[in-house]
Amino acid sequence: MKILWNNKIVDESEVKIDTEDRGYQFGDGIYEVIRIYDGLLYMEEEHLERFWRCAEKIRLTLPFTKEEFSQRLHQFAEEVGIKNGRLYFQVTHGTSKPRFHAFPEPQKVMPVLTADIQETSRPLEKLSKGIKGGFVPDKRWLHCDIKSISLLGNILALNEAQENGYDDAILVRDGFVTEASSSNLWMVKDGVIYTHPDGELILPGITKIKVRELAKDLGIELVEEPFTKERLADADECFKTSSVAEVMPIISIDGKNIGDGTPGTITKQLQAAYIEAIEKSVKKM
Ligand code: DCS
Repeated sequence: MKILWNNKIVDESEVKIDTEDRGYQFGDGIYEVIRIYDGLLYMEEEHLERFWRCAEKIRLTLPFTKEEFSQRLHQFAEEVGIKNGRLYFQVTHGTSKPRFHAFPEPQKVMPVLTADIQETSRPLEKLSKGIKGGFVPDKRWLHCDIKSISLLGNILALNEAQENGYDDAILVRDGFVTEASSSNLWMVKDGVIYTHPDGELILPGITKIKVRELAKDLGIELVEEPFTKERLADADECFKTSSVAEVMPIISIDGKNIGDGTPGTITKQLQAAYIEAIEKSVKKM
């Protein structure tokens, strides 16, 4: 497998990451996942903007401009040649010796970046049948807006949901639903869509930006306000969104059906509009 390692495209066997890398030692880094459809890096600009915003939040100075990085990613995608996949990239604060918790001074260390592309097909069966959710307490930290590589909170939640026989965790903090373990979460009640507002309690999803646009185009009212788990349990429809899951119906929570236990009408409308938007972008390429 080919890896983009800092400025070089190399075979994975050539990559050397220091055991003192702050990503490895402290989880001190951020990452992004971009879906590639027919060779198109979908919503690349928005993903890069979030990456730069997150870098700033962890006081990490990226050693290239967005334009330079974008060019590098395109060159990498071309060389790898996977037309439908997931592009992952992560950057850490690099190696600072001796080991010390505080952030290193930018001029003393070099951030370390790697990227890889994995072939992926769309989760068609789940998209048409929907998945099962289970409520799990949201015990993550209070910087969920940072796309941190420290994912233990999310992993523990997903694991707990799966141990209970569900596909994904629906996270609940102080009685209010925040998001799913690696997706934003939405419900529909009486024709209105609800989702948690952006802020420090959730990751501001790039798919969320697109779904906002699509709801507007379809003339469906969207309210961004926190809702309780009881309101969600009583909703007509539920779905989650992410670059990988797209618009994914959630048909039951804690074993209780949402609506009639099949993907809802508005969810299906948004799914279709999402695919149409991708196809349009691919054609424009
Ligand atoms: N919330 C969390 C906690 C996430 O990890 C993600 C993305 C989202 C919301 C949705 O964001 P996007 O719409 O920008 O994808 N998680 C990525 C991941 O780690 N795997 O799949 C997508």
